[in-house]
Amino acid sequence: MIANKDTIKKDFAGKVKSMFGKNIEEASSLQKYEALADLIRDYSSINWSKTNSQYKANNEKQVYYFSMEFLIGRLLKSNLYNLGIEEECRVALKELGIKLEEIEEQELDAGLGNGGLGRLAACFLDSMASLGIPGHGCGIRYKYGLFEQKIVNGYQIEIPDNWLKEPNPWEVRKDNKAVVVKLGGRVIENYENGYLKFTYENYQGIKAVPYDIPIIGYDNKTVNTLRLWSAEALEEEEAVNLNLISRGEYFKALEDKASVESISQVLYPDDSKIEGKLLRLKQQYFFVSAGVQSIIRSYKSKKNHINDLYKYVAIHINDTHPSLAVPELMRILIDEEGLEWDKAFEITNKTISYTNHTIMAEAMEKWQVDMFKGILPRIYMIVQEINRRFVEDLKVKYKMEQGKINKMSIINENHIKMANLAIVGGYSVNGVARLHTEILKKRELKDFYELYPEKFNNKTNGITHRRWLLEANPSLSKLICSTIGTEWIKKPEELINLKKYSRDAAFQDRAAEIKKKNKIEFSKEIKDRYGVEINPYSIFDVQVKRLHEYKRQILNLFNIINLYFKLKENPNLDIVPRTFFFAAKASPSYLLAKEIIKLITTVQYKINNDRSIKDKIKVLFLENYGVSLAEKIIPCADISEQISTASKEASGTGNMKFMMNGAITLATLDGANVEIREAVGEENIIIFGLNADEVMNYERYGGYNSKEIFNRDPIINKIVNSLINGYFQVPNCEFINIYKHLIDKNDEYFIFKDFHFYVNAQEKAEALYKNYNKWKEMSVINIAHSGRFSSDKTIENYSKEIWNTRKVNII
Ligand code: 26Q
Repeated sequence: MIANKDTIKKDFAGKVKSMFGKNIEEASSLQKYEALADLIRDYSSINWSKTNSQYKANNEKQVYYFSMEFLIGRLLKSNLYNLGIEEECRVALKELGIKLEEIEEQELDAGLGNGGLGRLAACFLDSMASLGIPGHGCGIRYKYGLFEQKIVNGYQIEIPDNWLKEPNPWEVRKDNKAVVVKLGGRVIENYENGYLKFTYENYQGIKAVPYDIPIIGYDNKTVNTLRLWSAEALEEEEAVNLNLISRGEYFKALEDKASVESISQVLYPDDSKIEGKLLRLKQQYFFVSAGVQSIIRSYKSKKNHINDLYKYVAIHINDTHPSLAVPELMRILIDEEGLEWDKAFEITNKTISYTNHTIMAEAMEKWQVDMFKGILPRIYMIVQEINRRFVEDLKVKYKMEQGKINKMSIINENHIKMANLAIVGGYSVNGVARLHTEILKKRELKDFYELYPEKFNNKTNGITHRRWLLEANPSLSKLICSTIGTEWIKKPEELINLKKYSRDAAFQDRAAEIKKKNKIEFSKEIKDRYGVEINPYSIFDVQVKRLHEYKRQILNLFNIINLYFKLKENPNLDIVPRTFFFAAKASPSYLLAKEIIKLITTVQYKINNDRSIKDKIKVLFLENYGVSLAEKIIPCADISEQISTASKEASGTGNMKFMMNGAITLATLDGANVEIREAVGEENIIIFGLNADEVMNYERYGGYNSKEIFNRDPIINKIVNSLINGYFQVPNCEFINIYKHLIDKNDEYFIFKDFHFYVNAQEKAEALYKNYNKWKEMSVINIAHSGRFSSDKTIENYSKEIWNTRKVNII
């Protein structure tokens, strides 16, 4: 063990003293947090440098996971767990009269991501370190993460997330590893010894400074690195040396300082329709260029031949956001390493792999040529040349017709299509759940699949069971350990041994008791925070995720409104009391999503203040959904709502977190829900609604008419009309856009079509819950099968089937 109780006590007191000049009793909670975190980083620093030197000495292949987002959440607790000193630390602090939880609550979430994609990247880092895979993260050190959400008068208000306002104890600034990234300017072509050489002039030089965060493996000595880049203005001297400014022009350079630093200022929120914003393009190139430069720099220090790069380096790109890695690596290999085009392309192609996280066409990234060319002139030339050769091949080698070529071309109609670039430039393309990958192959990326079938593969997402079970639900974890032993912690599939206990009444009861305790605890927090009294013995029905039309929070709400109508008609209706929880951030510019939040909070107001329904149902919209709130609410859930329009949710990962904590999934056959059903069996999940083929058929051939349903179906009619007839006592225009989308825009996400199936599914859920023994059994079976969705499994597969990396035992 890295430290025992007594050393922790002594070291902690020493830290408080040296950092703040205080005794422990005099220090604030925040100072205690800062001191403890600093101490934990000290404890891990020996293994951190050991890991680095061993990777270097062994010449081991390294994976670099490039992502614009890492939604890490808090690190103190997970670091304590992974170092195996959580218990010692808790006791040490207790003896000093301090509650560990209180200190943990001081840490601000590192919210450097929007949702699933960013959280996946964080889970992957945890798994790579815990498995001993040499894998590192590369991203942006945003000064402001995803906005903080407040609800005022039922509306979402956004507040800047100033997460770095206190010093971040986990990061280490590495000035000696800074690199320069060049934007804009002009490319000069010169012949040197018969070779075409490219240099730049009048560009803007930006200093990229890395901040390294240790990623501590569970119960091993691996400490990998998450490297986040921060944009800074170059010092006068550096700029002069680069011939960027002559002396005397420094004043102008200072003016640019603010514009330079804006590059790593803020994370862009994910919108329903993406707009090609110049600053976002700069962000992408900034971190990709800094990351690739630093990889090449460290690679060259090892004295391997540049032609062998792909044998020692794998670059993985998380969605298309970092796909400029393709032309940037080409640029470095050609312009700086002097390779020929073909060799450079071969190496690039064998180094880069890409994950797709979306199916929706409007979410595919593309950039206007003029904007792109303006800030990345040399990169644009390279993209053009990659495309010229690609298109030439399609024409000559594959005799493809022009229409199809236009669709596949990287540059078309004055836009650069980033997915096409990533597919052509890399050796692997994967989707994030089996259904998603199949849809990519059959539809969205069909032409590419036919051209390069060998590149396509599936890697179903996963979640780290360390954060999402061990840390988030310690009581359940203890119960599991006392029942089947502790092997599952290292081998999560061993959770399957719980299956034997699914009908064991004693075990069922203990698991149910834990859930109840979690619910009681959480209800108290709700009471403190919102002043709302909730019934901890009610069914906790939970839909927490980003707000998107396709995720269909409205479908959930329509069932609630319908239930409310029924209760109004018959207040004695015999139902199990239920609390419906929502939590969701809407992108600030996604107006319809914001209207949906207002609708949820409006329904909440009406229902929660109606005494006549005797508290049988309650609705609660929780503010500011993020990793820390997820860790609290998921262990309390009875029902996990995963109700996206089939074919739209690439995978979902919340679904996995809920099942791992014993919630029953109520879902459409979308994303990874399909595989969850396969794992637990159809009697242990509640499935409803259109399947992906049915949805896609309607989309392709028509045949769906929402207005017709609206006119014919009295129940739907009543619900929808209540939005605009003053029923909820808000101005009639408040929900007009929702109304229009459903009626005039033909209900793009098939809410009406699935409505009655959903209501039936909800009734089925209630019936199962009434048969409580059955419910408890289902819950255990879900936990037992959740090991298959540990990100350790997912990462094993990436490692074997895409990256070809080996585990390294740090000694
Ligand atoms: C793009 C351009 C401009 C601004 C923002 C963006 C942007 C940012 C984030 C676009 C997309 C995202 C994030 C997407 C995302 O989280 N996708 C989810 O990825 C999960 C992990 O694979 C899946 O489980 C979800 O199904 C998928 O929706």
